[in-house]
Amino acid sequence: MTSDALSNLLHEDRRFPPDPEFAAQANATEALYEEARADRLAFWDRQARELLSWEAEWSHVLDWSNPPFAKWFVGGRLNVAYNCVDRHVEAGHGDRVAIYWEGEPGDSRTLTYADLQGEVSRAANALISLGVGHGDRVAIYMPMIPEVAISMLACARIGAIHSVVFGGFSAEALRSRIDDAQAKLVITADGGYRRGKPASLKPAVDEAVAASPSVEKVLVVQRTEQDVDWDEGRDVWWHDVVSAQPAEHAPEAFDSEDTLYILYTSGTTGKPKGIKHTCAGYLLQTAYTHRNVFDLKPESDVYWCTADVGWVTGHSYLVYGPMANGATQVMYEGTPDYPEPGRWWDIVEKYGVTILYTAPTAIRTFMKQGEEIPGRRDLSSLRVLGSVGEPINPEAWIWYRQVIGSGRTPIVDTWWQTETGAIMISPLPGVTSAKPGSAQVPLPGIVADVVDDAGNVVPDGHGGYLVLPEPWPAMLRTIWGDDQRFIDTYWSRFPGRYFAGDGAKKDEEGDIWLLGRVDDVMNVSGHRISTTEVESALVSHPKVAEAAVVGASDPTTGQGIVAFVILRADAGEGGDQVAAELRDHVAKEIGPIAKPRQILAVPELPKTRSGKIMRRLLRDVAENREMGDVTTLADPTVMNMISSGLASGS
Ligand code: 6R9
Repeated sequence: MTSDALSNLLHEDRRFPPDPEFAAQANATEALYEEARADRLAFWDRQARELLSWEAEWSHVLDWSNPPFAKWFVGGRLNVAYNCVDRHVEAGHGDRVAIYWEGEPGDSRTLTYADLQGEVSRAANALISLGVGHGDRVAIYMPMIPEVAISMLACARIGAIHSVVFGGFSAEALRSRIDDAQAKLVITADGGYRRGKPASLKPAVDEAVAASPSVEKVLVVQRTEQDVDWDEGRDVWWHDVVSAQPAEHAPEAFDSEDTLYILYTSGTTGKPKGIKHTCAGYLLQTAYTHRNVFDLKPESDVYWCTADVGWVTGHSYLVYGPMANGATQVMYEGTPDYPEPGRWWDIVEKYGVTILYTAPTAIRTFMKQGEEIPGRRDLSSLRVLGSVGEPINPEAWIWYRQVIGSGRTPIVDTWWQTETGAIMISPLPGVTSAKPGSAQVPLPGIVADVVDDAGNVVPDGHGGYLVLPEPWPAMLRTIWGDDQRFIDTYWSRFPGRYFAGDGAKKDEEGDIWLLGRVDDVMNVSGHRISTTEVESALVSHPKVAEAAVVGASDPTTGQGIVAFVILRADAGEGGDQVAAELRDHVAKEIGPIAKPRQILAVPELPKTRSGKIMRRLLRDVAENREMGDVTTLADPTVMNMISSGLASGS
């Protein structure tokens, strides 16, 4: 964020106190903060008893005797899928809709909790028949269809560990994740619909699995009926294997600390980190936050989280949190603008959506399209609006509330990460007086602070780094297979405290404003992509000698990827053709979301004497700003070379 944008943000002084009518019916109250402050672990103990069903009680709420390796609800036993599905049926809510699924071409399916119980049980039986058991890893590479949630819950039900890989990732990205987790099974589909066309998934799986000796079977859902290559010994159709199974399966209870899933996220080095989450604490915090932050009333609300299930938001707020709470939700397969820009608002109207959870990048895209498009639909059912993925600028916040929320809905700006597992900092609707652009306060039971370079807590009115000084139930337990990297990445910068990688400021009232990443992780449309990951994709191309990548601020996507490359001498002239070739290469290596917005061929890169690329200066170039201090460069003339080269259009 530029310093101008920052000072604008901190001059934002509009306030939106809770509507008394909303407050009177809200799940959350001020008393929650007091209860958690008085005794944090007793607070979580009560939440665990009230929100989840256990087979065996825990002996301790938290074991923090070996930090940073936490254990929550020590000795407790439960089954995550039973909590998300069966218990709602047993409580008499089998007829309640769990999923209103909307396919992009306009087809739809409705699954009740009773339907879901049958489907998850069948899938669990099928996984067992394919040789999958407790602790085995299952990679899931699927479009947004009900089977993706069913697959995740089926894994949870039998104690297998899922690793969902975003369907937009490349074969190579899938392969490296399969390899890191040594997955035994891959669940996929022939393809899914995107922008009116069937996109394929199976070919990427074929390519990835060909190089993955750990994979024994590939289970394939037929969604688009496109032609697929078939390996008779390895591939099985969902409609053959799952549909033939009995719809009963007795869930077994697992230890609180058994692994629920691995989800890979970008770090500051090229190699993605497998974030490990465990069963009980994770499920508890997703359920608790979903209930209080969105004010969920399971009997009457229709909730819609627009995230893809391949991201953590899809895990925590499409599958585990809402389902643990017995929510009715919408799941949509496709893009927001197909067949036309009002598609989302049609869906809100069609299903009477009451709670909408989406990302600032989507809101800014809708702002550009204008008020008329949502204005033509009836959005009066909406009563809570959520935002996640990046800081929401006050203008987008106000637009969201005025245009989508008819000027009356609370907005919850929720800060959290793949690593935190669940929402950590957010206003509570009906309780908090909202400030546009600020996530404001740690939730009851959560502790967060802002510290300076030396690790001292900054006074109100000052900025620094966001840290989490106390363990929380949904925290990552480690990086899969790499405890040392877990310690180094998160717990070394400020020993004893979790460092989130985000800059933040406390205003004069102590409210927290998130200011974006302080490391080399970019945030493009709410997706985390590391500069190193894109750089290593670029240098893997034969025409590239060296590459430096920066995230430049972008009015729609938050940040856009700008790459500076030094071409090899024999690469010929730079120009548009090479840029296009390199962009396609990055898409192939990582996925289309990582395609640089711009690729600039330069003669040199700015480096310090110790050889570190000074991305700050490249960011100045990418954002058309006057250059900052160049005195620490090994060769101070480099920036002139870059600027004049760019001005002359090379
Ligand atoms: C849930 C999710 C995490 C990073 C995080 C931060 C940014 C997320 C935010 C936010 C400001 C918010 N971020 N929510 N920044 N305000 N409400 O997005 O997880 O993909 O791991 O990204 O996203 O920079 O560190 P993940």
